[in-house]
Formats: sequence, structure tokens, C-alpha cells
Amino acid sequence: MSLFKNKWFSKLTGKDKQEQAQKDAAELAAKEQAQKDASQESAKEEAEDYVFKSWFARLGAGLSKTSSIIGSGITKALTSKKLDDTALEEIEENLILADVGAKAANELINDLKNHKFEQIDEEIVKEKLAEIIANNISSVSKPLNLEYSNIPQVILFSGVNGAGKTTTIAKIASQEISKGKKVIIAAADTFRAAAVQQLEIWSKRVGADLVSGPEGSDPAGIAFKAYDRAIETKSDVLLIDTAGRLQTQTDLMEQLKKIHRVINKKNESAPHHRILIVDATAGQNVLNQIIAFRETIDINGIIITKLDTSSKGGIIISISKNHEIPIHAIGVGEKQEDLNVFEAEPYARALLGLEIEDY
Ligand SMILES: Nc1nc2c(ncn2[C@@H]2O[C@H](COP(=O)(O)OP(=O)(O)O)[C@@H](O)[C@H]2O)c(=O)[nH]1
Ligand SMILES: [Mg+2]
Repeated sequence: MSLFKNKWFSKLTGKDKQEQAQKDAAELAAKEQAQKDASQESAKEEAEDYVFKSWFARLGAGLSKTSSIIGSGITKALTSKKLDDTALEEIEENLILADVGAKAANELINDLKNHKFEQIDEEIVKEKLAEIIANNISSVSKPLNLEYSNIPQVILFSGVNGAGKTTTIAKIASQEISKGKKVIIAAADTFRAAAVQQLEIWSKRVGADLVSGPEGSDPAGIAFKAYDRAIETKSDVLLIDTAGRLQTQTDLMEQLKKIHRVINKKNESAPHHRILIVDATAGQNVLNQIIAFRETIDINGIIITKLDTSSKGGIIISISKNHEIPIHAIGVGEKQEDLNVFEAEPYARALLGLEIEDY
């Protein structure tokens, strides 16, 4: 009995040891995993920091053509270290040159005039003007907010030829896919065969599913087919590319309306986003484009491209003064990472050639 008991006890202790060893091993594994998670997390944070830092750098560089007009205008206007009427007029003229628009430029200058400066120097005036500009445009700065649900979020893109629709769609598709979302692109620009080919290359590169049709086929039919495919494949986002058109081409505007109608019949809240892509180099013409596309498909968002090739970067201020339409994003180059959310303060600082701080 005692032998048996002993044996039993020794067995029990052996089991205890085994359990203890297992427990230790599990604790060690958990600790290692936690360390791994922490280092992955910090690597992710570093990568995010890098993206943001490099975005601010790209934003500053992208707007340099515009900031060299506005910024150097201020430097020149303040050589006498006085912010008198002549200096204010000179600053105003440069704002207009950068396509801020006469009315908006006048309002900004009035705000600047009403500010009591304790000391006048170039840096202080630029800082103040950046603050005034940021306050003026902050209400239109709204990132694209996609509400993922069991039905796809549909975004209809419009804009004149060459504005940057296809490139912007590819950039958005890539950003959504990297978030783990399933994306379908409808190549409803059947006007030119090259347009479909361009999207084929892009969608392969970013990993999106593409619905297209032969050259000259009905764009609304493609949008219709793409919507069904998005439902079947339980996709999160459907991006519809359309043919570039001038706002004055009524038949093409009718075609755009038809795409809108077809999607809206499928789901009355779709297309959830109707985004107009505008090219910053078009300057004040952009304002007429907004009016025309607003009438046609009631656009509810704007993306501005090519700020890097334009000295008319002030156009965003003009847009925000004339239209209460959210500006979702801005493009400062052709690469994927050159499209980012539009934020008032970094933009205003970049416009004046000021340092953009990390925050
Ligand atoms: N520099 C620069 N080029 C851009 C930007 N966005 C688009 N592009 C270029 O503009 C051209 C027309 O773009 P695309 O997307 O085909 O315009 P779409 O006709 O509206 O579809 C292409 O060469 C793009 O690479 C941008 O933000 N900066
Ligand atoms: Mg295109």
C-alpha cells in the first residue's frame, strides 16, 4: 500500500513537474509573443510615421510652385518691414496670381489687416496668414468616409478628360485593398480602348477585380454589371471610372446621368459618393466644372490632383469660398503615395512655404 502510495505520489509529482514545465513553456511563449507583438507594433508605428513625414515633405515640395509665388511675394512686400496698404496690396496680388480668387484674396487680406501685430517680420506675417487661411478652409476638409456594410459602397468618379480620374481610382483602390477591403472597378470609360487597357494594368497591379466591356459599349451597362458582380462577390467597394467629358458636352453629361440612374435603381442610397476630380492646373475653370457636374450628378465630394505641376495651388481656397462641398483628398504626384487626405493646416502652411510640423 505504502509502496503503491509512494509510487502514486511520485507519479503525481512527476505529473506536477510536467505541468510546471508546460506552464513555464507557455509563459515563455506568451512573453515572446508579447515582445514580438510590441516590436511589430512599433515597426508599424514607425512605418506610419514615415508615411506621414514623407507625405508632409511631399506636400511641401508639391506646392512649391505656388508657395514660391505667395511666399516670395510676402518677402518682397515686407522689405520695408511695414505691413502698410502697399504691402497688403502686393500680397493680395500674389494671392490672386496663385488662383486664390479675387474675392477670397480680398477677405484674407482684410483679416490680415485687422490683426494687431506687435512686430512685423516675414515669418510672423506668414504664420498669421497661414492661420487665417486654415481657419477659412477647414470646413471643407473632410476625408472620404466609407461606411462598409453588407452592401458595397459605390463611388462614381467624374471629371473632364485628363483630370486624373483613372489614376486617382487606382490610388484609392490600392489604399482600400491594403486595408483588407475587397474592391471592384467598373471601367465605364468605354469611349477609348486605351482607357480600359490603362485600368486593366492598374487593377492587376493593385489587386482589384475589373469589370469592363468593348470599346463603344454602353457605360451604364458596365456599371450595372459591375454592381451585380460587387453584390455576388460580397465586395466592400465599387469604384466607377467614367469617360472624360467637357461640362459643355450635353450628350456625355446625359451618359453620366444614366450611369447614376442605373446604380440608383439598384440601391436608392447609391452611388454613395459622387466625386468630381479636378486638375489644379485648370485654375479658375474648375469653378465652372463644379457647377456643371453638381447640376448633373449632385457631386458630394471633390479630389484635387496635380497640385505639384501647378502654380495655381490657391484654387482650393477659391473652391471652398464658392462651394460647400467636402474636399476629400489632394494629389501631389503620379505615385500611389502621392494622394492623401486634405487637411487645412498642413495645406495652408505648405502654400506659404512654411515648415509643416508633425502632429
Ligand atoms: N503630376 C501629377 N500627375 C498626375 C496626378 N494625378 C494624375 N496625374 C497624371 O495625369 C495624367 C492623366 O491622368 P488620368 O488618370 O489618365 O486622367 P483621366 O482622363 O481623368 O482618367 C496621367 O499622366 C497621370 O499620371 C498628380 O497628382 N500629379
Ligand atoms: Mg481615365
